[in-house]
Amino acid sequence: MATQLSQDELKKQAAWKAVDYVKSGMVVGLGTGSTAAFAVDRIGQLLKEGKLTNIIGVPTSVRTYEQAKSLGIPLATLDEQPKLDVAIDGADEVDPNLDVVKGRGGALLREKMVEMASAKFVCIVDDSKLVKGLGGSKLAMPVEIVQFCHLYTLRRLAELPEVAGCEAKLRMEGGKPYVTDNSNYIVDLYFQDPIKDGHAASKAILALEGVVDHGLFLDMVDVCIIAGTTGVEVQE
Ligand code: ABF
Repeated sequence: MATQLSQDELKKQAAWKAVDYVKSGMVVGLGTGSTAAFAVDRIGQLLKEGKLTNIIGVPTSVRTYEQAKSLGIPLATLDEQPKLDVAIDGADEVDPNLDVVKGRGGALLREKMVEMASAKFVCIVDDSKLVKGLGGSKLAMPVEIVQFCHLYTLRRLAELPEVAGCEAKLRMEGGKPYVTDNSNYIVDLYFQDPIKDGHAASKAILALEGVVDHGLFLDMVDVCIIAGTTGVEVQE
């Protein structure tokens, strides 16, 4: 009897498929989150087996840095490696245009910097991430903001007509504002209905002075690998 593949097994299948895009000698953006962690593990394993050589990893978070370092993956920063061959990373939502919401793991800024510097961005998800429109999961769409007068920025975010109807909440951890790897805060936007115009929302959010960046990754995904119980689908 076919067993229901666990979500972790699906994430692993997508991650392993993505690592097929990694060739020896490449500079690779290493994503953040549980799906991306499977890809980082796989790269470490192939390096150990000698099936991949001369890989340089550019991590998208402190925790990915720690994971990759523990696996012996040679690491660099964007300062040292400004042009990457491929980046592999997860996502929170994927719409039919392969626009994605990322950053629920708190790493959106470094993820966006690394993925924008990559020649190819391979996004890996299990099929639970598929949505008809961004914001449609009714889960958080994060915005990274500076700490200075963060409540002022939160209020201005919530008032933007481009994200009308959203609820804006300062992300908390242990009773205090969550602090990103970049010493910023995160405001999570929750939508009742999918965002009507992602580009307009992106432009309006970025226009607010206190905003650093947001979790809408538009026109960025080159390959999306979607693992579902009927198999692994590659969309380009
Ligand atoms: C990361 O992957 C984040 O952008 C996103 O929040 C996360 C998804 O996490 P998971 O793969 O654990 O579902 O890139």
